[in-house]
Amino acid sequence: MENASIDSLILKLHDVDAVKFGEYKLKSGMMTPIYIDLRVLVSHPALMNQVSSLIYERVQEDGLQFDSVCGVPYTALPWPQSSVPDMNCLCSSGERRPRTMVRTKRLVEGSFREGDICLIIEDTVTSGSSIQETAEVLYAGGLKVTDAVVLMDREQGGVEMLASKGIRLHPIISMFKLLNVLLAAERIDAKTAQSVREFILDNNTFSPKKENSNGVSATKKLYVHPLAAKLLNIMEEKSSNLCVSLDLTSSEELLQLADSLGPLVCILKTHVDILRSDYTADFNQKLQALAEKHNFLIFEDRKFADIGNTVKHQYDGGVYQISSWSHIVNAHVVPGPGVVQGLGAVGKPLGRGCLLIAQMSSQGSLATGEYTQAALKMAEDHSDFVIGFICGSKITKRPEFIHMTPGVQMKAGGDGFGQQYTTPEEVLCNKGSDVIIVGRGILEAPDRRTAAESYRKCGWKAYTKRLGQSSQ
Ligand code: S5P
Repeated sequence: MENASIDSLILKLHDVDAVKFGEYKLKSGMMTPIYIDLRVLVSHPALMNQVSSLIYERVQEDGLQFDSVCGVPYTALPWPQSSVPDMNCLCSSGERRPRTMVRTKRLVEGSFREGDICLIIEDTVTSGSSIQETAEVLYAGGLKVTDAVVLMDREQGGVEMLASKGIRLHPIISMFKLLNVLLAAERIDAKTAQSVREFILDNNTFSPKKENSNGVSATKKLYVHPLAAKLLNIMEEKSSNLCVSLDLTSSEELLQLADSLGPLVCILKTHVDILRSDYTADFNQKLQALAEKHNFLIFEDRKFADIGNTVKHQYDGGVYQISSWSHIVNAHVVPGPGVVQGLGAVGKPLGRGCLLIAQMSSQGSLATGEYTQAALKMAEDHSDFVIGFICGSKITKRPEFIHMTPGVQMKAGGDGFGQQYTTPEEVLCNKGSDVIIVGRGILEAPDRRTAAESYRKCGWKAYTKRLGQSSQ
């Protein structure tokens, strides 16, 4: 499916007021800063045609198998009953597919045979409950439901909820994509986009059923750490998933480079303990001021690895007082959960976040297999402080955790001390990571700023490609 046609559809939907910004009440009673009202489409036949074509394309592209088509009653547009050519094509002629209708909460009408697979088509999905209710009626009528296509996914848990019920949701437009396109076209300002993003991240409706260690089912609401939400916002705003690793020995040089590369990065990573004697306490304040100025997060790559009580002091005290200036720190999981508890005791009240080292980029690393799985478990148990992982590839599909990968250069290779390099494209597209960590690929380049810009561009392109969005 062409990105350009999605982008043009988004702008047209905005033109006809199908997307509105303000204060609106959803069916559930929840207040929302963005309202999607696709009922207005009935007054715009050309637009309705475009939408139908896109739905048709998605059905073809995803190779969906079904015997009949059904719209969601009450709120949804009567897609399968619409007179537009592509929907007709989907529902009749060469690909004759009967239209099935759910009339009431109990009644299915239309011609179908027991066991037929019915494709559900919906206009907007928030939690996925309308599709689920429609599917229940279809099940009661002897039909099967495996897939649903939706024009607009508000990205508030619908995909996950329906997946948990065995229904794959295929969205045409997703909320974050919509915001990006409207922002790029200057239809909305950055503040509005940000407040909607925050709302969406704060209001995920999906509560996966989680088995606890006793095998007892407990319900857990998806929780996204505010610092992870902030990082995702920065990434979107700056079109950057580049974390630059400023492994330098001079404070002055580090601060100068932070000022120069600040606009290009979402995170700036430090190893404060390799700075020479020009380190003074005001280094922290200066770096914080630059983080404010250029809107990036600071990540002190301290790799804590001791018992809880010791790491608590290492994080909070000593010469560097890391907790006072670094938004993110990381920890090895080798000591067990105590390391996260000790760090969390200091970091949580300050709104800090921690990355667990689940894998390493160095040759012969022992952080593999069960060790990696133990890191994942530790993160899940401490998601009020752990925001993600240092890893070589995505280790969980849980969207609240961010995957950051070091050992990245434009050319694969190594450094003679066991470091192994992979390309941004490989890390982001094939390995499924979210953020690239680049040190010497930038620091040893003849022009560091130009190199950083190349990594930003290339990283963002690969990341958005994986997410199925267009890069800016
Ligand atoms: O597994 C790891 C974890 C980390 S945090 N491998 C790494 O290389 N790192 C860090 O990333 C490392 O300490 C260094 O600061 C940076 C990589 O630097 P580069 O110069 O090799 O890109």
